[in-house]
Amino acid sequence: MNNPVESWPEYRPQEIEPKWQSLWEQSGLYLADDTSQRPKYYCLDFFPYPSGDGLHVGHCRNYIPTDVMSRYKRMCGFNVLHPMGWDAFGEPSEQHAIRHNVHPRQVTDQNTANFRRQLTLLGTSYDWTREIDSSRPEYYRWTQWFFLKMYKRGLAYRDHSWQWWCPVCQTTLSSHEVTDGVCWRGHSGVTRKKIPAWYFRITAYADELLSGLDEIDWPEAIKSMQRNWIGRSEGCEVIFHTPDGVPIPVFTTRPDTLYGVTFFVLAPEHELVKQLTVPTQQSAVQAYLEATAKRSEIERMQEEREKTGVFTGAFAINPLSQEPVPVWVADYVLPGYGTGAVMGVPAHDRRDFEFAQKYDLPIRTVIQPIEQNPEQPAEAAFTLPGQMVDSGPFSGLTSAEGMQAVAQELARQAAGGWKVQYRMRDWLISRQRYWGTPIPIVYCDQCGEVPVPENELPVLLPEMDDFRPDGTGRSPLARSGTFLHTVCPQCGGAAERETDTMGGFACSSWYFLRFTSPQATDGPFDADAMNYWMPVDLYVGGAEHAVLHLLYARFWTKVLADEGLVPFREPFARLRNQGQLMGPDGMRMSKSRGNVITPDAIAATFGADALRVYEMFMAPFDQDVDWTQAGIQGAGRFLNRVWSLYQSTYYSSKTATQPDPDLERALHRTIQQVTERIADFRLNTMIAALMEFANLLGERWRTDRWQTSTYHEALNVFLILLAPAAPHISEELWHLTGHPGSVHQQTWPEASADLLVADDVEVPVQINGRLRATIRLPAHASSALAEARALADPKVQQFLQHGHIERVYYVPDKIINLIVN
Ligand code: ANZ
Ligand code: ZN
Repeated sequence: MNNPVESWPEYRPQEIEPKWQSLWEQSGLYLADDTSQRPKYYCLDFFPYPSGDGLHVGHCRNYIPTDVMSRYKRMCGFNVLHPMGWDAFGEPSEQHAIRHNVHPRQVTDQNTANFRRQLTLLGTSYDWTREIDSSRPEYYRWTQWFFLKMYKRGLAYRDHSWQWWCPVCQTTLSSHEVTDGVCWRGHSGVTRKKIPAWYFRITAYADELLSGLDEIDWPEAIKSMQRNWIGRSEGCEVIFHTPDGVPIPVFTTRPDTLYGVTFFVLAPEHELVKQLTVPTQQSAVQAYLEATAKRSEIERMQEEREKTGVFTGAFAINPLSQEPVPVWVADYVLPGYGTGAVMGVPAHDRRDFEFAQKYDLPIRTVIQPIEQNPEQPAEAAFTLPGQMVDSGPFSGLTSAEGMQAVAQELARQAAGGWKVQYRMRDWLISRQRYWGTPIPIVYCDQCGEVPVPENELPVLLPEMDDFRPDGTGRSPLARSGTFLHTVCPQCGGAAERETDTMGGFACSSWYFLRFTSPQATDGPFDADAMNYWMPVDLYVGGAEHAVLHLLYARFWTKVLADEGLVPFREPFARLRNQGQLMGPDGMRMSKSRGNVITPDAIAATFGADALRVYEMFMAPFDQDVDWTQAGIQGAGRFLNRVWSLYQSTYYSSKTATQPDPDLERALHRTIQQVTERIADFRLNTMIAALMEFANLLGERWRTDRWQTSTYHEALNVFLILLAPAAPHISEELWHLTGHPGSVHQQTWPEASADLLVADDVEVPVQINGRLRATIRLPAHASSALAEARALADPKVQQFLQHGHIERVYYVPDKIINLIVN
């Protein structure tokens, strides 16, 4: 091969990296092909919202590994779809716009340009012709189209009841977005307000959202968070009545305790509170309601908190015992679960017990331990299953039998029955905010709620200079006369548009479909392209999305499957979550702490390739780790060593013909390790294998054993193995060593099975500490193989004739000791 340049340059990543980035872009190296005969691979990152702060090196732990996988898969012959786009609608962008006093459109465009620039300087291989932006009408018209599909299936509905309200965001929020009284954007003080709002009926898919988890390759931690979130409980609905016949149902997981009910509790928000409260109790109840309205849900759920409540003066009748019990209001009962009412069984429920003690309510034991448990304190609720006592015709049954029997009896009397209850609530999508997809609904005095016809989509977001919320609780869109006033699609009369927009999680619930055909105009996607590319083969992003985005996207997909739009029911076959990268001080990177490190700064100093290598090498992909200066320096040194390996042989003759069998075996072991480890996403040890092999090459050079055909062959193969991890330096070296074309278009090498057979080693076999035989084993043989080979040895067998093996001690490559009795 001829040397294409006269003298060997220095390694200057700052020069070669941008050069190759623009050459790759020009040559269309990373375009995905919709009409290929090759197998497809769809490798996707979570949909980023383009924040004004740009990317820091922590985010790169997401984008580098997916890029490595995409490059590797292309070299393995796959037709790879690796797209990027922007989750541009939603609260974060709008808040940023407000803070910087610019229009969200302008902010979004600036920020996406910056993200695109940063991702490019990392050397990522996105197909930028497929870039999408969820805040553009070409995109959100289809978000509206899906809304209408949901609406027609009865899966989108408007509700006038209590909603979560964040006073800082000034909008309603989905219960999914509120944890412990704090909204998903980190604002505390979330309260409940009565405002009409739109919901998606995600609860209709609760069972399938649970069972579908069994068929996907996702981290167990995420699956179990989704299971807990959905929160399936089995039990009974029990319908109590007031003496004048008002039904008040409760949900209980312990119908076997029904004869132990001594009081009844409504959540303060329960709709019957006002109706049931007797006149003499009205002021006390009113005072209590006002006090609880200020309490957060987290506070209310705290087990150790002293229980409080107030008597309504009303009674409710137990459907089986016919006994009336007092109806209380207490805030330990939550409005969002079950029916918002609880039958109080103080003898067998901890919270009911505390409540009964505080207010001197009777405590009646109806479940007895089957065996006396000395650890059960006398003065507390017995919460385990046991045997029913004092329970009318059910006395004597075990809890399990009793639950069935009570459920049957309740059903027979039409007073309830067996019921499955979910913790998950419907998905509230209304936002009283500007920067989102308008909800395509019109209100007409004559016709009521009317969906906008599909052929009138998109309902365009009006251009408004003042897009801030005004404190009225109504969306800013209500201030745009041209938007608000419209004609009814049904009767043609004057009508008003819905002014709420959809929360950003609506846009991100289907974007992965759009990437398959981002230009489609007569549908949200082209059916052939979608069929070819979907489902996503590898999906990578942060674990913080365990229940919001990842649950919503699964739900959305199931609805589309029922609508006949997609032929699968789970969108993401394999999911991986990266660990967090902390700052050098061990704290989360944040502007206010001043510990943010940007890829721009690192690329300028060490090069993007060094950043890529370090980000993989620093820790297993899913583990949290701190950034260290020594780490990035080490990665830079590694690449410099690689560079000089090629420099060393540049001016020498490469006509050596004799092989180097040891080096050849090491090369094939490296091929195998790198291949397996990329496929398993063990990228830190993948880099380790590359480093180890580079060291071996360096050693061959230093000891003057490099003039072999194997050495030169290994230099070529090594560049191919290095290409996914460090795409620029490998491309530059590929070119400098006179190869035609791009290293990224080379075929991934295959390890030869013959060469993977490890060298044999002699291992002594001891029996009870005395040397009895020597066997040959492959290097690093497993203990199973070592034991099998030892036992097969005739000499060993002689000694075993009269005894049996109690233990085997094995030190790989060193010794086997059999302890025989
Ligand atoms: C009577 C009873 C007796 C209960 C007993 C438990 C033990 P999970 O497993 O979470 O589904 N409950 C029902 N709705 C509630 C609400 N809105 N707020 C607070 N607590 C509520 O728990 C269901 C149990 O939680 C129900 O069963 C009910 O108390 C309570 F020995 O009913 B149980
Ligand atoms: Zn009308």
